[in-house]
Amino acid sequence: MKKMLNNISALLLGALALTIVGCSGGNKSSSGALGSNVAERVYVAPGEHDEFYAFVSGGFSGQLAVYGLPSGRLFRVIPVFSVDPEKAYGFNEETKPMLNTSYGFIPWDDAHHPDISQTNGELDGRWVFINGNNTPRIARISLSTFETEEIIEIPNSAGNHSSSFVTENTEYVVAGTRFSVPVPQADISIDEYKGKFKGAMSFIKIDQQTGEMDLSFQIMMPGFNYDLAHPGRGKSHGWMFFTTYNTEEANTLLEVNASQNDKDFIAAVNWKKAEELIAAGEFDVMPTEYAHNIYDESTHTATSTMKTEVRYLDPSKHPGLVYFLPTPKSPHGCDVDPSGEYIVGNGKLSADLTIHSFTKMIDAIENKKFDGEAYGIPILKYDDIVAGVVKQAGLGPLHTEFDEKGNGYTTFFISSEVVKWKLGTWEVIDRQPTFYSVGHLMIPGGNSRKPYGKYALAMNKITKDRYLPTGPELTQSAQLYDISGDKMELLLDFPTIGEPHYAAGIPADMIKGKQTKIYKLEDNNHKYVAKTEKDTKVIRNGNEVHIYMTMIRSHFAPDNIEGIQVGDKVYFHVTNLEQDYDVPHGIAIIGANTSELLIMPGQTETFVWEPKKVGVWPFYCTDFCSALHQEMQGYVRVSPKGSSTPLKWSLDGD
Ligand code: K7E
Ligand code: CUA
Repeated sequence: MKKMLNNISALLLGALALTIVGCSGGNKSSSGALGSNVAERVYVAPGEHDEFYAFVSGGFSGQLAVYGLPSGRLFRVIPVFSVDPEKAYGFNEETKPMLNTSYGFIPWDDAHHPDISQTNGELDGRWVFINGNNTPRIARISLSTFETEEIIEIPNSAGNHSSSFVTENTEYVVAGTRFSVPVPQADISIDEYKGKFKGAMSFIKIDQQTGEMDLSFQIMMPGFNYDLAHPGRGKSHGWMFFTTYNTEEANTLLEVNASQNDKDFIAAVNWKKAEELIAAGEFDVMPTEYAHNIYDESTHTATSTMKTEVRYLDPSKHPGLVYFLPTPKSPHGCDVDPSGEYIVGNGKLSADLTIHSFTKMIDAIENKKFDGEAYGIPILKYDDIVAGVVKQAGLGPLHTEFDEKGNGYTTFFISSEVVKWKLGTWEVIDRQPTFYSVGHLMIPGGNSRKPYGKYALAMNKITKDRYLPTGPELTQSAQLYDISGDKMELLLDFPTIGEPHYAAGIPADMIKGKQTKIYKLEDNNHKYVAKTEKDTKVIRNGNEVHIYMTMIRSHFAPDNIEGIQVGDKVYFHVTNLEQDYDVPHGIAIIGANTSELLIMPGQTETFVWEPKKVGVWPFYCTDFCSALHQEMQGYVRVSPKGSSTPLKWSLDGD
């Protein structure tokens, strides 16, 4: 064990040395002396549009940020797993159910891996999926409305990290567990980890018309940690590849105890075979509990349903379902090249990149070139499946993406660089420093059959001296490289929201023409909609009061309300009557325990106000909507509990 510790220390010391070099200014061509020519290549003139959308995960912010490339301009933060007062997500009555789980309302998560839907292995611009790690969930976001439309909780999972990756035709989104846990959960000693804990891999079926997610089945894997995944494509379509670490099954001091084995595995899962087993009824069913939350665009309201069982497959009982590909050494990223032939495993504690061949893997399976098994799952012979090794490429390899010219681009966390190498010859072609400690990298379409290899976006964990300092907490950042030539060129740094783990990019032309501009008022089926000012009203039901309110430039209807009492629960159901593009209105009232509402044209949203004090209280529009926006206001009179003040409402006395 001493030796192992020494090896790890050597790697870490190497990291320090390299980071210090980086900090002192580093490579001349990529810092300080960028020419005006470089500035022009990221400059998008006022009124012009960017060439790509980049969906960048917010990490511990729980959200998904939308940037333009090459400018790095931030367009929108899409609320997904965390409440967002700017958009009232998780605050208004309509979206609260989106954050419901089997643990109750969870207002936060840690979002890592966005992935855009694909058809025939190419980006299709329908949806983007993203995982919540902490309370395992997968979300689906519409690329027409840029709203989170659906969230499904993943039972039997913990640290939903090897997620959310789509198969070649978005048949499934997969979600693998990072932490193995007792399945089903049980009150047992942590020392019983080995053999008793399990790692669930979940396959979520996607309805091709609606995008609706359905947890189709789980595969109960041995108690390793499942870190990342990527789908087979082309010839390897039908397979999904997951990296593992902690094949030692340690449950304490993992930095040492999970770094013992020379090789861990990439798990190759034949999901077509799993489908056949499911269709043939060869599965077991386990009681469990998980929430399925859907936002309905017609009622503008989300509902949450609790599901109570899941189908699962035990791979030791089903030969041919899963194979292990030995891969050095605690691999993190698991990436598949555009042809589907090469499966790249990046061992965090290895200096080399290991590339497996899908063709050789199939041959090894057919000819039973096995090297034992683990929990009944065959381990393929390493020498019989390796396609090649990129030697001594750097320190701490994490993730790989691809261009359309047969090159791989791998990030190295410890040596803070991106390394470009050639598929097939495995030679290093170029390396460029990152500033600093890069995690993922994104090339639009870089994990599909059709990459758009003009830019690569590196996402960094540490920025140190790169920006104006802001107290102890510094921004994290992305760096844009031009990869169209032989050498990568650093073009731009830009700060990000939260910690950017992964991103998904798509040519802007694929989605910008299909954006929803307004919601049609006539299609609004919200339970409390008021489609005209004549439909507005206030209804008392015990101590519940429902206000059916409308908004249009530049007034609310009604704007004077009396007869509310302390102790009431007042629901403001507010419909934006506008039918013009880009005319939202907002509403807020003093002392409300929620955020404002930001309501799009044709939409209805609701917030609850529980007045605590007698008086006359103003409400106002929070979004500067017209020249008379400051006039867009109203009053609510609140009387003591039991008062005889009659309930009435009006606009301009009517
Ligand atoms: Cu940050 Cu993909 Cu969660 Cu690597 S992961 S960096
Ligand atoms: Cu409506 Cu400001």
